[in-house]
Amino acid sequence: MKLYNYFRSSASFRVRIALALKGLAYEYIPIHLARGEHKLPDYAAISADGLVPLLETDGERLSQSMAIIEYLDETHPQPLLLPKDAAGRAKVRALAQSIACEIHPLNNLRVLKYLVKQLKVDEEAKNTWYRHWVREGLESFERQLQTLAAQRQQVGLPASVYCWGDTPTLADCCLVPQIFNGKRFDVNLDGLPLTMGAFDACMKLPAVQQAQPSNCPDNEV
Ligand SMILES: N[C@@H](CCC(=O)N[C@@H](CS)C(=O)NCC(=O)O)C(=O)O
Repeated sequence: MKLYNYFRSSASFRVRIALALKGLAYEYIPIHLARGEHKLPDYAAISADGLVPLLETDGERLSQSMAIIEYLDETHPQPLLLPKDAAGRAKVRALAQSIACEIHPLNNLRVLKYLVKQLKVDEEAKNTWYRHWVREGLESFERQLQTLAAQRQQVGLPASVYCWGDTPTLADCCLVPQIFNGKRFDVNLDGLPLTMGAFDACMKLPAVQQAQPSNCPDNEV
């Protein structure tokens, strides 16, 4: 497998976590987003959307982190990152999409660049935009975790260690990079006990440690 990615990219980090949790080896191909390498012809030749991550595997080129992770889950089911039951899968996907579809698109590189370059927003306003949408999104995430915790309690299930249940799922693959990103931009992470509890549990996993930006070959931290 070859993973085209960037140490600081949240979407790449999601896939690195999934690969590490499953113990899958891969070749790390760095694409330097800040230098615009994702827009160069070499990368355009293999990536139709010009974004990272992109996974080459089984003669396929796969894009979109959540599609990649679901592919890995189907082809390498140990350990499963989506629950076996349909309702559990829907809950985990909803949590993952809360981050990947509601938060991340508002704070990824091209959106922040557009604010600054085209709309002439200054650095402080750009950071205010970033912090506002991440904080609002994480508050919503926390409310969802609270609702899920109450549902588990009602049916006599033990409290979740991670976002959902006692093993990491697709939702955790999305949460960890979003918190890393939020910390980088000084987002207030107070008052999010279940969210930060799941994050802290994930950070105890060697697989998550291994996948983090500071352990990437192209790391510049
Ligand atoms: N929804 C996509 C997001 C992909 C994405 O936006 N990747 C970012 C890095 S996290 C990227 O390539 N950004 C380049 C840019 O914004 O110009 C996924 O989950 O893979």
